[in-house]
Amino acid sequence: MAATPLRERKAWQALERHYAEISGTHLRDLFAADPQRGERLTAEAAGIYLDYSKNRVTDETLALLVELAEESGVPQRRDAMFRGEHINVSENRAVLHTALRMPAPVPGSTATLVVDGQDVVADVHAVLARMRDFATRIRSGEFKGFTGKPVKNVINVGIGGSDLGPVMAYEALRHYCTREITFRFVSNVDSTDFAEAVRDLSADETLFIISSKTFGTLETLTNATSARDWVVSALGSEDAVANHFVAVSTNAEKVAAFGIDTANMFGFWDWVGGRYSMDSAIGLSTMIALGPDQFDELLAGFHDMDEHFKSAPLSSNLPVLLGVLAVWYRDFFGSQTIGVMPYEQYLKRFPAYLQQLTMESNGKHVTLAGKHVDYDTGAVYWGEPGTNGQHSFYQLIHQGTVLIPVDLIGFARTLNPLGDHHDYLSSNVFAQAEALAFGKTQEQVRAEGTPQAVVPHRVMEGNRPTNTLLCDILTPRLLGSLVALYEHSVFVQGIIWDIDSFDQWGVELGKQLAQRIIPELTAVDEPSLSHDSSTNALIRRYRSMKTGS
Ligand code: G6Q
Repeated sequence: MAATPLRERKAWQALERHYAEISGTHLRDLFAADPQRGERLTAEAAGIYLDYSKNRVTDETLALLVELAEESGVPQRRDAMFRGEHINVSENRAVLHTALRMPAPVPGSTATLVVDGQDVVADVHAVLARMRDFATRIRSGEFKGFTGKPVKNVINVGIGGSDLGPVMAYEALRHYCTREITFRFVSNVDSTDFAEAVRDLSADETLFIISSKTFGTLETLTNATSARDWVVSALGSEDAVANHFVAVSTNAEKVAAFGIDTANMFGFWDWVGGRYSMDSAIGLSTMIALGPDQFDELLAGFHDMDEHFKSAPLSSNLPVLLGVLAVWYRDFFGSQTIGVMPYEQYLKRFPAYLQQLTMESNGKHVTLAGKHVDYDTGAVYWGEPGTNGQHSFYQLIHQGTVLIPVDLIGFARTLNPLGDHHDYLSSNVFAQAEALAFGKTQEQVRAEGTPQAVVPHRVMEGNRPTNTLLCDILTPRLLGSLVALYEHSVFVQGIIWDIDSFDQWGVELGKQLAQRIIPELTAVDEPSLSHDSSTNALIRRYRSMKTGS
């Protein structure tokens, strides 16, 4: 735990002085002063080439940011996480998503990880073996539904961390997924989500994976109950549940209480946070879609980045670099948001996935010791695939009045080569980064023959920072590395801010609040209400609108 409050750390204070000196420096000048900058300020690991030269930093800034990471205890806290210490203090839990992708110990080796008396690597691989067996039987058609038909549709029912990872991975890796099985994902308690997911499917060919760490989440249990009713009514027997439902959870009791045989349950552990769980059994739908071998590749990619994070010097450590730069913009430039724009259509859900990862992790207002922070923490993360975003919101990034650092993710090759499409796509990655950094001066605009009155409108100030992440081609392994990169970058930011990146009390509150209002909406007789006057009036209005009274 960092002993010194953030504002009192030496590196922080040096950064404050340094910021005052360089905040006005333009990227044009930084590049002009150092012709090697674009090659120097780069780092590479696990198939990801990071160009961070178009950031508003000098060598001194970078040295101070690395010092800040050191002084904040990044190496120690990182190592404590990998060892399985209870670094999630408010829940008194280990944080061990990295154990989910540790390779199986080779025969004869003693390399393993024992946490709280439990050999977690052995546990992880025991579950993976059951997942592999199950996924193989579904994919081959050996597993049969209640009427003897193989599974043609898989529906993952889960929400938040039990949904966003599986959806993102399925969309991202669709190229590698079997086309013999339809995959759908139901998360919202809005009945439309469930109704649309099953409307064209036959129950006797459909498998539901009920994914819930706690098995107590209203949305998931409501959808699971509707799914069970749908199957039982279509197939005419309660016995059909055994052939059409499996559960992924840490809570065997609740799974059994719901009516799913725990023999059909795939477990994980309290040391896997929901938003860090796509590579646990929560990835069962991913494994069925990809096949076990490609799922192993995904895990290997996560592990590649874990090893890099663990061993690379801080100054060339990708998660550390992304993490300290995020802190630099958030706390010194006051940037409230960070954009992540993948120039890869398959990654269309990646920004949504990152939103949960980053904002649930670092949306915190107290330190580990429970003191209110006197600095800003987690930025809003958002994004859309390029080039679509360029025709909508990039305008504000180029010429608006707020500074929005952007990560641009590009690929050298596409999975679907077609004419010149890919070079056109990639030219936009480089062109956007260039335009954001260097802009367009008055002189340049005038030289284009622009009428004087229009010149100010066409000037681009530039000095808008970007990271460019350039990868070869999207593979399961690369996706694993990319996700792990952001996971660890979030952790680095959290360490510097001295917050608990692994709890989510705001989410828990939401789960409780709705429970109180449900009976007030469903009661036949007018309930007596004791909320504030606005909530009371809304509930009354809703009740009368829904009955038309
Ligand atoms: C993730 C959060 C949250 C959680 C969902 C679903 O880190 O805790 O998004 O994943 O609320 O919870 P269950 O998996 O327990 O249903």
